[in-house]
Amino acid sequence: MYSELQQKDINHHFTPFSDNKELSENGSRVITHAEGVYIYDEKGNKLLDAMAGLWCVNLGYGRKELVDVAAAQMTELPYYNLFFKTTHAPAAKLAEKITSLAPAHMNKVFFTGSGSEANDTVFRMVRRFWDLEGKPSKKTFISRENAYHGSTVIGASLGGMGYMHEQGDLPVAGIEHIEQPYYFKEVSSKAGVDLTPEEFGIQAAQSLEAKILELGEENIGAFIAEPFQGAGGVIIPPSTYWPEIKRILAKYDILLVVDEVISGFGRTGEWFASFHYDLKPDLMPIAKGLSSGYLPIGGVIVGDRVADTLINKGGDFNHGFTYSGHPVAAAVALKNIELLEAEGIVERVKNDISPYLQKRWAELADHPIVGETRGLGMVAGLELVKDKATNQRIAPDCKAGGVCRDYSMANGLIMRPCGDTMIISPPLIISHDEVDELIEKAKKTLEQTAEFYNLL
Ligand code: PXG
Repeated sequence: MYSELQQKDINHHFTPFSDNKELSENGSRVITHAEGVYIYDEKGNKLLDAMAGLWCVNLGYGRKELVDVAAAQMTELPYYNLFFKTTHAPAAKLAEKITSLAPAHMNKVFFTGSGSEANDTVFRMVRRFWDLEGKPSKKTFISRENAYHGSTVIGASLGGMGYMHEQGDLPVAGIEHIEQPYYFKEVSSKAGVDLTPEEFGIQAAQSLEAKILELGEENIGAFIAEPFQGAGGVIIPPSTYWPEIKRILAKYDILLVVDEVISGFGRTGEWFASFHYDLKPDLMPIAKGLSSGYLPIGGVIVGDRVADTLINKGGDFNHGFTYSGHPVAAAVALKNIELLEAEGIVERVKNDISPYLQKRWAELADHPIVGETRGLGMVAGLELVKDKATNQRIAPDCKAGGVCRDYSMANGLIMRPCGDTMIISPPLIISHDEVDELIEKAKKTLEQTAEFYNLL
C-alpha cells in the first residue's frame, strides 16, 4: 500500500533520471528529514547518506546557521536580479570570497542556478572569447567519454554518457569525445592488455593530441574535463595523465575548462581539485558544495585571460539567468564557505578524515567480489567482479550494482551504483565512528551480494 505522499507522487510527479513507469508500480521512498550524515524516510528508516545527497551536502544536514542566514536575507531582500547595472551584497561578497579561494589567476565569477547552467555558460564564453580574439573557427569542444557535465542540451552534449546521447540525438554539433583514463576498464579487466597505470595515463592523454591533429588546432576552442570523473564512477586518472594533458593544451593553445562541480569546496582536501592536480584552468564551473546543496546555486570562475578579453573587448555579454546570483542562495553559499573555513573542515578532510576513510575503504579490496578499490579525498569507488583473477563482471549488463545498492539501502547505507562500480561521496563532516559504520554496512552488503550470486 502506498502512503498518501507516494500516491500523489505517482499520480503527478514526473521524476528525474528514473523509469517513471516502474516507479509508479513500486512507489518512491519519501524522505522526511535529515541531520548530520543521516536522512530519514516516512517509514522511520534511518540511512547513512554516503552520497551527501548528490555529491553536494559537504557541510552535512541540519546546519541552523544556514537556515538563519536564509531567513534574514529573505526578510531583507528576497530577490533582485543582476541584470541592467545592478548588484547586491550577497553576490558581490560571494564573488570576492570564491575568487580569494580559487587559483590566483582566477578573479571573476559568473553566477548561475546550477552546474548545467554553468557549463552552458562555459560553452558561450569560450565561443565568444575566440570570436573576440579573431579566431572564430576555434569553436569545437573536446570532452571525454563517460564524462558528466549536466543535463541541459549543452551539458548532456559535453558529457559523454551514451545513455543520455541516445535520447534526443545528442551531442549537438561542435562537441567531440575522446577516451577516458579508466585504468580498471581499459587495462585491469581486459585480457591481453599489459600497461602500467603510468603508461596508460600517457596513452589516454595522447588521445587528446590525436583528436586535435585530426580536427585541426585552428578548430578547437577548449578541452573540458572533471579532475576525476564523479558520476562516471569515481574514475581517478593515473598520475601521468594531467601533466601530459597540460603539455598538449599548452602546445596547441586550447583553453582548459576544469569542471569542479563535484570536486570543489573541499571534497579532495583542497578548496578545488585543481590545486591537487596543479591545474591552471581558464574556466571552472562550480555548484553543489558551493552551498552544500541547501539552495540551488552555481557559477563559472573565470581566469584572467578569458575575463580580460570578454570584458575589455566584448561590450555586452548577452547571457544570464533570472536567478544568477540569487541573493538568498548567495547569502547561504557565503555562510557555507565561512563555516567550512571557521571549522577548518577542508584541512580536516586532508589531514584526518580522508586518510581514515581511504584506509578503511581499502579494506574492502580483500572481499572476493571486489576487483579494485580506489579513492581520493572524500570520494571512493570499488569494482564488483565475479573473479579477481580476470576481473570479469558478475552478471550481464552490469546488473550486480543494482542488486548491491538494494542490499545497501536495506542495511541503512546510501551507496550508489554506476553500472557495477559502487561509489561514495559522504558529507565532509562525517566522524570516525560514522566511517566505521559505513564500512561495516558496506562489508555486510558485499557479503549479501556475493551470496545472492552464489559467489562465496
Ligand atoms: N558537472 C558535474 C561534474 C556534475 O557532476 C553537473 C555538472 C551538473 O550540475 P547540475 O547542478 O545541473 O545537476 C554535475 C551534476 C549522479 C548525478 O547520479 C551527478 C550529477 C547530477 C545528478 C546526478 O551521480 N552531477
